[in-house]
Formats: sequence, structure tokens, C-alpha cells
Amino acid sequence: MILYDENNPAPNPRRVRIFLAEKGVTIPTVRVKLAKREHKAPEHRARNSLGQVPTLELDDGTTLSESVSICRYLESLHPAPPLFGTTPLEAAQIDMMIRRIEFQMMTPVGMFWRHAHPLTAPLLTQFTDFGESNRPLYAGACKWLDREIGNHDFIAGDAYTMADIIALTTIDFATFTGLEMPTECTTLRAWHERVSGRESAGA
Ligand SMILES: N[C@@H](CCC(=O)N[C@@H](CS)C(=O)NCC(=O)O)C(=O)O
Repeated sequence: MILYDENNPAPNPRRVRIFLAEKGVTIPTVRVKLAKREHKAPEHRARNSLGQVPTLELDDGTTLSESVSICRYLESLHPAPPLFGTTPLEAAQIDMMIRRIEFQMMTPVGMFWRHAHPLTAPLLTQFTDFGESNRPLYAGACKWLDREIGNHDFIAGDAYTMADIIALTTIDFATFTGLEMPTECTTLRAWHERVSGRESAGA
């Protein structure tokens, strides 16, 4: 197996690296340099039709993309510790939080990155007012997640799961782009400190 990867701050490959670190599993990686547009080269597009990272290549040459799908596959191969829940209800709750974080938080972060950040300016026609309009959406999503965590230790309850990995990588990337977590999000901040203290967060 080979994981086609990219270094931080790219958030999506980091999801898979954190997942692997939590499992204690190592997979050989090949770096696909986004800054050099290697992800859009024909050989990488043959692995991932959208020309993105991460992509997992199996020993028979089959390729899998989408960070959450890659992690689901790896979860089947390495069930312990469980990161996608152990009961139908837990699995559904984790899935719900992953989808909500991706839509409510990652979408505004991605739009801000594409349309308001100087590093992406050479890559597309930016609509900076639109990009900036995602700043309050991200802040609102942080406040929503702050309330969702409530009295729980983790995003989807009392166990660390894939939902924590999605939220951590999204928030860290948001910070990199210049989007800040509102100061009143004290529960979210405490959660962030807790999960950032895990060894896997260094991935
Ligand atoms: N939904 C995909 C998103 C993958 C993605 O957007 N990866 C970024 C790097 S973090 C990328 O390849 N960007 C380049 C592009 O989209 O052209 C996943 O979860 O794997």
C-alpha cells in the first residue's frame, strides 16, 4: 500500500496521517507536492480523477480517494481502537458530525482559502468579497460546534473518533489561513487543547 500524501498545512492528507497514528499503523508515503502542481500531473490524475490528495494505492493497483473513505477502509483492516464507533448509533452519530463539520466548517474555510488568501491568488480568479463573507460563517460554525461538544470530552461523545480528526484538521487549517476561533468558544478551545495534546496530532 502507498499513501499519496502532502505535508502540512494541507488538511486532508493530515486526516489520514492522524488516523494512522491513532491506530499505530505505518504505511509508506509518497509526497505529491501541491506547490509544484504534481497533483494535476497525468500520473496522479490516473490515481485520483479529481487530481487531489490524499489517495491510497493498494498492492493490486486499486486506488481509493477521499480522506474519510480511505480511513473507513483502513478501519476495516485495523479495527482497534475503533474510530468510527462500535454500535449502529455511535457509527451514525460520528457520521453525522463528520458531515456537519465538513459542510458547516470546512466549506467556509475552503472558500476563504480559495477566494481571500494571497497564496491561492495566482491559481484562480478570486472574488475576495465572497471569500471574506466566509469569515462570519466560520465563526458561526465554531460557536455551533462549541455548543455541540457541551459536557462531552470529544466531538461525538466520550470517545475520540474520526469526527475529532475532521474537526482538528479543519480548525488548524482555518488558523493557518487566518480564520480565528471566536474567544467565547471556551469549550471548543479546551477540546482543541485536549486533542492537540495527543501524540497523533503531531502528524
Ligand atoms: N474531499 C477530499 C478533499 C481533498 C482535497 O481537497 N485535498 C486538497 C489538499 S488538502 C487538494 O488536493 N487540493 C488541490 C485541488 O483540489 O486541486 C478529501 O477529503 O480527501
